[in-house]
Amino acid sequence: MTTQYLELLHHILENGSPKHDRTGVGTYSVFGYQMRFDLEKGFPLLTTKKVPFSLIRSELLWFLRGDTNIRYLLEHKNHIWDEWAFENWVSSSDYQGPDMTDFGLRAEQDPEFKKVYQEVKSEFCERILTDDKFAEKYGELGDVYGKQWRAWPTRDGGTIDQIGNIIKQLRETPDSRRIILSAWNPEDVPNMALPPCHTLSQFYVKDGKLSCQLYQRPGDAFLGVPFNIASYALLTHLLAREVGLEVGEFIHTFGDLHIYSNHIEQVKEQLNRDPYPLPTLEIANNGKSMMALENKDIKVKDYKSHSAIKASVAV
Ligand code: DHF
Ligand code: TMP
Repeated sequence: MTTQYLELLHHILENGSPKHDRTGVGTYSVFGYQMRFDLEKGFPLLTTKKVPFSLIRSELLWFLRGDTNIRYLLEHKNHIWDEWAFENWVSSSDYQGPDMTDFGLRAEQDPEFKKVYQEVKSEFCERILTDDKFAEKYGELGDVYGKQWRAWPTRDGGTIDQIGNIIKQLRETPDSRRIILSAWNPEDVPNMALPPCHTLSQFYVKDGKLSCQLYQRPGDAFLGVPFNIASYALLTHLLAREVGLEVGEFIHTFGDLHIYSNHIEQVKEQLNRDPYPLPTLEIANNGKSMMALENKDIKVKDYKSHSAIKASVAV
């Protein structure tokens, strides 16, 4: 599998054009790309660098709970959404500490500032974990995936549980061509810090197997994409288990697929590595519904990978 991913990196290096982007970092970008993973052939967790599956798992369980507050993530030692909550805090009038304008870019360029930033951010995380009122206000990311998946707001003041509806459709009308999970809400987008990246997915049942296709509007090839592949593969497994199907394919389709200019060395390093065989996924057979599963119920087995490769996330 990892070969599909290495081909993707190659494809961007060969065909990508320099393109400015919102974060100011700059990218090499292509528009439109697709990968297919046969989920029966193993769990698609990259082996050419170590990918922290525990973070992917706790993030997905966080979405499935309908939770949008980073406190749950921090309780599971998951810091992948910190920057976006932190941004809300340091740009609020309650924040009185050192100036954190453009903290993402400045931390990259200025080691002195980076120290201050890391201190202020770790105090922020500590406070989210220990101060309920603070967490309620500043741990909240608002209309992110958890909300759209489980409680999409309707005109009449109600909510729609898209995951619940998908489970029902898979059970009752598996041939349907309308089994869709959408995170893109045009009404909310202008007010969102980070509009949904995994924009829309569709589920498909044939020969007792469940397949999933994701349309991802932007793909950060080095950092985000390995997470996204494993996350949707896991979601497909969880849904299949829930309704008694086997797994089929995960099809990953992209809009603006890019490598950030500060990830090029890391990408080249990864391209020099040979993939190992894929691990497998094990979900406890404990009768719990997918929404009630806990981190300890889900494991990858026989995961052998090359070492991790560090890279900064563009904020
Ligand atoms: N913004 C950008 N520019 N790229 C992203 O991939 C991205 N992803 C988001 C939110 N905003 C984003 C949510 N998902 C990492 C991975 C996924 C993710 C956010 C961050 C990340 O930094 N991964 C590191 C390990 C982090 C850790 O161990 O704590 C990695 O090396 O994979
Ligand atoms: P954008 O909102 O300006 O498109 O920036 C989002 C960036 O985050 C973009 O580089 C893609 C990346 N990203 C992923 O690749 N996967 C994800 O799951 C998330 C949340 C973001």
